[in-house]
Amino acid sequence: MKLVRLIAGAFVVVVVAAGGVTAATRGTPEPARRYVTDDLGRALTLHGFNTASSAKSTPDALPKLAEEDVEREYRDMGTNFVRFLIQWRAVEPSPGTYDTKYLDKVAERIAWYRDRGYHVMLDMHQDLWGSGITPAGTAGNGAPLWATFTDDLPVATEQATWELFYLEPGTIRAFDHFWNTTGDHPELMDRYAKAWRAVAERFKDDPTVIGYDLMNEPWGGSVQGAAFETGPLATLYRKSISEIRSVDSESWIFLEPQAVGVNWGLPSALPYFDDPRTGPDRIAFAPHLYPLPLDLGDDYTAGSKAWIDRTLGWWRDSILRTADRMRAPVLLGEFGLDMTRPGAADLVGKVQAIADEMGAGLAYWSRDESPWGPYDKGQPTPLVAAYDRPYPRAVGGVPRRVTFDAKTTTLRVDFDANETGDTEIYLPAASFPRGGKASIGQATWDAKRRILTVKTKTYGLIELSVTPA
Ligand code: IDC
Repeated sequence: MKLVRLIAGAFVVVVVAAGGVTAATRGTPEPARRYVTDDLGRALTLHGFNTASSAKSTPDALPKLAEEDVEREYRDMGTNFVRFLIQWRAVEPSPGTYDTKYLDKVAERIAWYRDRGYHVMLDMHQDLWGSGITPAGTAGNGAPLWATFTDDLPVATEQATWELFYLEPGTIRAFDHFWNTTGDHPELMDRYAKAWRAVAERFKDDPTVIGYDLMNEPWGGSVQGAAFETGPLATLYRKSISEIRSVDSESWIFLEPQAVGVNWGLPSALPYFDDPRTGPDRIAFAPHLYPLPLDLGDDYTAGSKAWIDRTLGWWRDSILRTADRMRAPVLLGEFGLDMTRPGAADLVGKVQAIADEMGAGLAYWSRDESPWGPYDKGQPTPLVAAYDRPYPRAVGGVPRRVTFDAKTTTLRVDFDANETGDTEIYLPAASFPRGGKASIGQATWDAKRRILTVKTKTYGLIELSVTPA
């Protein structure tokens, strides 16, 4: 009897204490200062593009991109990162057969980035499951035909916006089979995880490949929200992590939440995932950001600005809470809008400031030639100026705070130094025409790459200011 009461009492204490902790953490969460790191262990600010949406529909699943395009991007914006789209249909054209020629062509493109000091994340992209959801193949992309089972349920041929195809019965059924909600196709998730192993096997020794984004914008079909994220999605992630780690213990693994809702700032329920590698976990959280007012047609201007800013605040807080639970650094894997819209450049600046404050990397959607991208019909859009900004692309320590004051042209990087290596700062020509000078340490300026390398002491707090030379 006594023991029962003791256990019951302990239970009450634990529940009350946990409630108190939850209440205490409902305030504005602080960034946890977790970073994706390079092979030296330096904290990275990943700054780049999704490249490219065109890979969804080309027969060879490669983006429309030439080496000169990478060169131009670096020259114009000093990016150091690419979320490179790959497709399951091309990796595994028939069950258990992996297309090594496709992976070779991907490797050829990765080399263009390597030569310019980039980090490449491979993104297994899908939208609306795959092209097999409609007979004409015009709606979805990603999954191979052999993995597409709609049970002949209907999918409309036209929709007002592409996202609405997610609600078509045939699309939902294709996902329900993949997640094995139907119980008819338990093999599909295993195939997917093994396809990732084939990709990891190919790229595990390539230091340019920083990691793998396991699935673009997972959609749960008839299972949604927390039930999906802690259920079948977590199962797929565990299977894929285990397959990847069986061949590659070094690369980072990037996990996305359910896109619907979380893209707008609602909380994700993704749990912590154990990383079976030796050494610290290398699992990152890679959500997207598409503020709902923009989706609904508003601009970042007087009438809607306050509302959009509020949704950005919810997004920041929700993402930091989930990242804390996952004990993972954050990469904002997609954010973008039509740059011809009023206020677009301001919004890009605002999102970059939020990402910096969170210590998160950012991949803009997308690198395609279009009014959303940096170039349209060969000409720069307002995105080029908005996205070309000074930033510490690698820090020899753990950043505390990174801010740029445009009025005084001062980039401030505060970090707790460690012995991982030198700090590298990209400085745009517009604000730093002759490069930069550092307030402490020894600085070397590489005018061609526009990189200021700063060697500081390797312990203690470093408060580094960079101003124009
Ligand atoms: C969009 C492309 C568009 C294409 C559509 C469907 O810009 O041309 O028709 O995909 O394939 C996402 C997706 C990303 C979307 C992007 C913009 O991950 O694939 O690209 N977006 O709509 N989620 C929210 C927005």
